[in-house]
Amino acid sequence: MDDKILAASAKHPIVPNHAYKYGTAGFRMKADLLDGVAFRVGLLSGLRSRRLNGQAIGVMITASHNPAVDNGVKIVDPMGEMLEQDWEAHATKLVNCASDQELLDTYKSLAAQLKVDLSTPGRVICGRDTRPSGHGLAAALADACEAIDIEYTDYKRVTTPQLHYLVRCINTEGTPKSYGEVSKAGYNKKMSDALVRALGGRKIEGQLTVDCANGVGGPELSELLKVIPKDVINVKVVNDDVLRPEVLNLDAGADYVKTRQRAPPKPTPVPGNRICSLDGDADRLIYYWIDPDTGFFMLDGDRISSLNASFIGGLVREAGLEDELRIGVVQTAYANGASTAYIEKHLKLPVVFTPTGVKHLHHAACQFDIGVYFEANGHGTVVFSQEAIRLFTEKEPQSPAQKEALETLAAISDLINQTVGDAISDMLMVEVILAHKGWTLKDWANTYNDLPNRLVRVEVGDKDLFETTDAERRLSAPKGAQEEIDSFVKKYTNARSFARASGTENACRVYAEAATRSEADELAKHVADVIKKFGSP
Ligand code: G16
Repeated sequence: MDDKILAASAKHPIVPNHAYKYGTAGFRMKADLLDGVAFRVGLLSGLRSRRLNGQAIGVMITASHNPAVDNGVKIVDPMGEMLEQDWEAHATKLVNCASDQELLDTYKSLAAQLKVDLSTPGRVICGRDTRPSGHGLAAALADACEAIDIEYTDYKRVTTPQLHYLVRCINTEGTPKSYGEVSKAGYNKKMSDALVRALGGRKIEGQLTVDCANGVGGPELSELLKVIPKDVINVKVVNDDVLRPEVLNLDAGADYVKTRQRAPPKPTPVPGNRICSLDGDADRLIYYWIDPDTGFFMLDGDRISSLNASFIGGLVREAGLEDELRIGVVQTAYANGASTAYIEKHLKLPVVFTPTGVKHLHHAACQFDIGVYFEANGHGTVVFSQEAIRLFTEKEPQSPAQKEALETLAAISDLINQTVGDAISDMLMVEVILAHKGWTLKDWANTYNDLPNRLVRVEVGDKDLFETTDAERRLSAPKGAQEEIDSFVKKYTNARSFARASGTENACRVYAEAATRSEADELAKHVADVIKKFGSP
């Protein structure tokens, strides 16, 4: 085995003098730095699978919303969740080994330290988005699995949430917790059946235009639409060119819409139409429309979160389960203050804050029977406890209305991809809720008024100088930066601002909100200048 690892590693050298770190969503950087990283992630995934009695571990190759030249590798745990945090440190250690021999020694010492029996079976599955660099990275991963005798399956082109789904299906197959058929066709069938059940005969009004960021969501959504009965939903798929890699995420997609606060220039949005954008690997979702009178209006992750919480909370009450099930909402510092107030004061649900990254939100959401979590950027989902799912199907209804509420709850727990944020599944859920409520996007928007806000990306000399505390709402380093931010925030009404280093891009992000649009823009600019100053010593 040692010789095999050394020989295989020699074929996938790591680019030296580069500090690799398992970030918000795994290792993410320019694709030409990643071959050795993918190989080493293969070794670690094999170890993880063996440590967990041979359960399948997933590896997703994607850089999501990043430009086409980037790529990334992230590990998915057996129930479809993100890799356990302790293991992120092991991944970082393994990937940073300077030589093949150091890699082998570290691999063996990790196996000993983590009590992994290297003679037991293990399994790794892989999927990738549409980036051309994905092929080579999957080959590096396959070589690692071969060298350590781990069963390996390549599911080729998938959305990130489909890969999470597949991992959970494999590990629950044939058990009472079976999550679905282990294939993309199984995923599509589950979505389609659940959509029809969740609608309960209601109609989805009008056409929905879906901007797919020229990423993997385009072809995958088109495949799903083939199995949904024709009269159920009318979707127009746009920006689905996956043949020209350079257009991926270019002036399109959920990240563009959220950060620019405008619709993609192409195709020209039709005023009044219901539109949504996915990101490059289809795990983020943003809705919007162009109002003929007032212009662009965005319904972001916070809005999707409150819509879900309000709908599910109502169903739980109708089903007579409000005393048995605890519902909670999880947000990050990026959540608009008005959304938090609406959820706490109007929906009367608790809100918990975590640092950025669905891995943090997911974990916090699992503390509730029904946990709703969305980041403002449109990444999120709803998780249901086993007890909640049991009650939906086993509680004896006391009235026809209760019966319908229980059936709808059971259907939406199938429609929502509980493993991770899934733009396509979230989109179908939004459509179901709007159909139930008989709402347009304008009705949805009228639930509360967002505080004007601005999100800015700031390139700095060294983003790692920035350290945060208090769920990323304050900087603990570099010294003096937070005080300068505070002094600007004080000058504006109802204002809030924070800065943090991105875990997926080589940049910092600044968020600001205030009573008026011009104040929010001004505050964001001042804080961005502070970050530029402190980030380039
Ligand atoms: C990833 C994470 C998200 C996070 C986003 C931005 O999303 O999965 O939870 O919000 O990165 O993170 P950061 O601000 O640290 O760059 P995606 O869609 O890029 O995989």
